Amino acid sequence: MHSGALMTKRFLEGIKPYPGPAGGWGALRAVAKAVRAEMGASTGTRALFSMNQPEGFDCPGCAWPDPKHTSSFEFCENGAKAVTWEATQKRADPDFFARHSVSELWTWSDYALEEAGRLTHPLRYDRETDHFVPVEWDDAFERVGAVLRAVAHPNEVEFYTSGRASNEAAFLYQLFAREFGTNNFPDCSNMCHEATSVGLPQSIGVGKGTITLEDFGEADAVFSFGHNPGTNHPRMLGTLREVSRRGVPIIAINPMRERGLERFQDPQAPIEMATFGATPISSGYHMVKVGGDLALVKGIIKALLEADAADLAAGGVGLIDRRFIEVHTIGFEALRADIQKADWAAICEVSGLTQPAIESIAQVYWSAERSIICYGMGITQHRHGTETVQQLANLLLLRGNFGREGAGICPVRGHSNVQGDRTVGITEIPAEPFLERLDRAFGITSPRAHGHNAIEAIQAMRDGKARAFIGLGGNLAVAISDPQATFAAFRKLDLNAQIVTKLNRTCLLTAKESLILPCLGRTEIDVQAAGLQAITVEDSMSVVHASRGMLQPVSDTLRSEPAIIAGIAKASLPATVVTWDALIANYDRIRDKIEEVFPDFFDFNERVRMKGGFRLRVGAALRQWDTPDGLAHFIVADIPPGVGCEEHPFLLTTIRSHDQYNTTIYGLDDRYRGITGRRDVVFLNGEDLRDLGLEHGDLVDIVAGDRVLTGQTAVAHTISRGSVAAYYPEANCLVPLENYDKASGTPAYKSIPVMVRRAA
Ligand SMILES: Nc1nc2c(c(=O)[nH]1)N[C@H]1C(S)=C(S)[C@@H](COP(=O)(O)OP(=O)(O)OC[C@H]3O[C@@H](n4cnc5c(=O)[nH]c(N)nc54)[C@H](O)[C@@H]3O)O[C@H]1N2
Ligand SMILES: Nc1nc2c(c(=O)[nH]1)N[C@H]1C(S)=C(S)[C@@H](COP(=O)(O)OP(=O)(O)OC[C@H]3O[C@@H](n4cnc5c(=O)[nH]c(N)nc54)[C@H](O)[C@@H]3O)O[C@H]1N2
Ligand SMILES: [Mo]
Repeated sequence: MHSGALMTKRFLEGIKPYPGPAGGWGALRAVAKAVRAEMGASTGTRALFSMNQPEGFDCPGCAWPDPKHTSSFEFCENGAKAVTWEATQKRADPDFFARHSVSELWTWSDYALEEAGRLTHPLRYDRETDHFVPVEWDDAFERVGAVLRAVAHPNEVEFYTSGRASNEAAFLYQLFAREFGTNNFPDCSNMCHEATSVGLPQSIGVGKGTITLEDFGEADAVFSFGHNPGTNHPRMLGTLREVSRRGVPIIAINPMRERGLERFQDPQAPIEMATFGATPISSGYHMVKVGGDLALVKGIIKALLEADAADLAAGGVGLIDRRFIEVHTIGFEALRADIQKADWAAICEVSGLTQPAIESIAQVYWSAERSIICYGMGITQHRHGTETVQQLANLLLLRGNFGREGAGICPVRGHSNVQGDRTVGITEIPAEPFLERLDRAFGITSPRAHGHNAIEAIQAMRDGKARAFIGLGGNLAVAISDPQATFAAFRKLDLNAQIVTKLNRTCLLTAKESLILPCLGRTEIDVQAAGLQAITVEDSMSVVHASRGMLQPVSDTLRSEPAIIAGIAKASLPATVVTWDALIANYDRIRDKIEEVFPDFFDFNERVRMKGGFRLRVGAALRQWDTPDGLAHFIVADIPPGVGCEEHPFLLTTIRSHDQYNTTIYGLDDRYRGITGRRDVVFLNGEDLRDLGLEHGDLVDIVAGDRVLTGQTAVAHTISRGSVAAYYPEANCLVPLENYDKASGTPAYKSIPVMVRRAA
C-alpha cells in the first residue's frame, strides 16, 4: 500500500459505542484499577473512606456539595481517581531529575510527566546541565525574592491561582501580592466560570449559585445546560437520580448525547447494581448546536411570553410572575421588546432546534411551580458566555424562580475551592470596600489599579510587560489557549516559580530563574508550630467547611501552601508589616483575619468547627439584590450570528474525557463516549461526515485559519449537525489568545470556527 493510502487508512481501534449506563460496575472497576496502579494495597486506600467526612478531607475532585456534609461515604469514581493520583507511591524525586534532562522531559506527554509521581524536594533549574537540581527551601525563597525585589514595578509580576488552593492559602497569597503592590491575579476561574462571576452580579447582584442541595428535593423541573455530570461531577448524578425518581422532569441541553444525562446506575444502590438496572435521568434531551444556547434561551423566553399573552387573552392569570417582576426587577419592558424583535427563523437556525422543540422546553418550564437551572462550561466558554448566563437569569426571573425553595440558578463549579479562592480576595478587579478593610486589618496600602486576568497575564508576558510568574497550583501554560504564543511568553521571563504537587509542562517552560516548590496535598497531614492544622474550602453552593488531611506526607521536605507563600513573602518584602510566622503557626489566626476582612465570615473559627460547616450569605437567595439600585435586572442581548461560513463551516467545542482532570490525564479512555486507549479523535455528526465525503474512522485535520491539528480520527457520534468536538487540552493549539468573551475575558474554548478535511 502507498504511504498516502496508509495515512488515510481507517483506524478504528479503541472506538466502539458504549451501551451501558453511567456509573455502575464500570465505575467500580475503574476505581479498583486506579487504586491498584497508584497505591498498591497501602494505607492510602483508607484515605478514600475519609473523603468528605466531617473529620476527613474535602475531596479534591470537584466542587459539588455533600448532603449536609455528614453523609456516609459518597462513592465517586472522579474523587477516587483524584485521591489515588495524589496518594500515589510514585515519586519524582531528585534522582528522577538527575536521570532526565529538561529537554528530554519536554518530549514526554502530559500524561507521562504527571505519571512520574509526587514531587518531593524544592528544585531549581540549572541551565549549564539542563537539569532541575535540589535546593534548600531558604535558598529557593531567596531566589524568588531576588527577582521580585528587582522588578521595575510590582505589576511586572503575575500571581496565578488554581482552584484547589485552600481559603487560607489563597487569602495569604492575595495579601502578599497586594502588600507587594499588584492586583495581577490571573486565576483558573478566568477560564472557567468568569462569565458567571461577571454576568450574574449585573443580573441578580451575586456571582454565585443561589440554591442549596436540598432545593433539588423541592424542584418541579430541572434544566441542565452544557455540563457533563457523569464525568465531571459524578456525585451530582446521585442528586439527579433522586429528582428523576420523584417523576420530576429533567431537561438536558447539550450538543452531544452524554450517557450520564441519559441513565445512571448508582454504585450506592445495591438493588440497581445487582439487577443491572438503571435510572433514566433526562426526560427531554435537546441537541442544541454548539454556541446556540443564547438563541435557544431567547427562544424559550419568546415561547413563554407568547403563551403568557395567549393565556391572558383567554382570561387566565398569565404564565409569568407579574408581582415578582414589579416588586423585584427592572428592565422587563426592554426585554419584552427585544424578544418580540427576535424572529423564530433566526432562533431556530442558530440553535439548531425546531420551534415546537423549543416550545416544549418552555412548556415544561411554565408548568413547573419551581425550577432550577444548572449549567457548566458549555455555556460559559463562548464569545457570548456572559450574555448567555444573563439570559438564563432572565428566564428564571420571569417566573420569580429566585429566593424560594426548589428554585434558582446553579452554576456547576469545577475545582473544589475555585469559588472560595474568589471569595477571599483572588480577583484582579477588587472592590474598594474590600481593599479598605484589607488595608485596615494589616496596615498595608493595597494598589487600587486593576490587575491582569489570565489572558491579560499571558499578553503582558508575551509583550515583555510582565517579567515574573508565580503559580499557586495549576498548569496555566497548558490550560490556556494558544500554546504557540503562551510557551514563548513563559520562556522570556526572569522567573517561573511553580507551587505544585506534580510535575507538569508549565514547570518545564524555563525562565532565567525557574523553581519547582512542592507542597502538601489535600490528603496529607499538615503540622505547624501550634500543631495539627485544618484548612477550609467553599463548595459550589457557598457552604464553607473544614478539611483535614490524614495521610503521612510523601516527603518530610514538603511544605504547606501557606508556609511556602509566607516564605516567599518574607524573602520578597524585607520591610513587610505582616506577621507571617505567627499566621502560619496556627491557621486559626489566618481565619481570624479572613473574618476581619470579610464580615460574612463572622465567628469563622467557631462555625467551621460545627458539623457540616456553614453557608455564606447569598443575597439573591433571600431576594436581596446586591445591585447598585437594589433590584434584579433583565438584561438584553443580541443573538450572535450562527457560523457556517465557507471557510469554517463548523464550530468546534473542546471537552474533557472521562479519564482526565483538566490538564491531568489519568488514562486514555473516555468510557461513556466509547473511546479506549486514545485521545486523537474528533467527534462529528454522521451526516456531516458523509457530506464531507468522509467515513467514520478516516484520518482528518481540523483547520482554524492557519492553525491545524493534524492526524485526528473522525468518529461518527450523536452530536448536533454543524458541531464538532475534540479533547482539551490538545485542541488548544486551535484557539488564538484573542478568541475570548469580551465581557468576562473567558477564552472561547467552545466556539472555535473550523473546517475538517481529509488528512494530507
Ligand atoms: N473528571 C473530571 N472532573 C472534573 C474536571 C475534569 O477535567 N475531569 N474538571 C473540573 C472543572 S475545573 C470544571 S470547570 C468542571 C467542568 O465540567 P463541565 O462543565 O461538564 O465541562 P466540559 O467537559 O468542558 O463539558 C461541557 C459539556 O458541555 C457540552 N457542550 C459543549 N459545547 C456546548 C454548547 O455550545 N452548548 C451546550 N449547551 N453544551 C455544550 C459538552 O458536550 C459537554 O457535555 O468539571 C470539574 N470536574
Ligand atoms: N480547551 C479548553 N481549555 C480549557 C478548558 C476547556 O474546557 N477547554 N477548561 C478550562 C478550565 S474550566 C479550567 S478550571 C482550567 C484549569 O487550569 P488549571 O487549574 O491551571 O489546571 P489543572 O490541570 O487543574 O492543574 C493541574 C496541576 O495542579 C497541581 N496541583 C494539583 N493538586 C494541587 C494542590 O493541592 N496544590 C497545588 N499547589 N497544586 C496542585 C498539579 O501539579 C497539577 O499538575 O483549564 C481551562 N482550559
Ligand atoms: Mo474549571
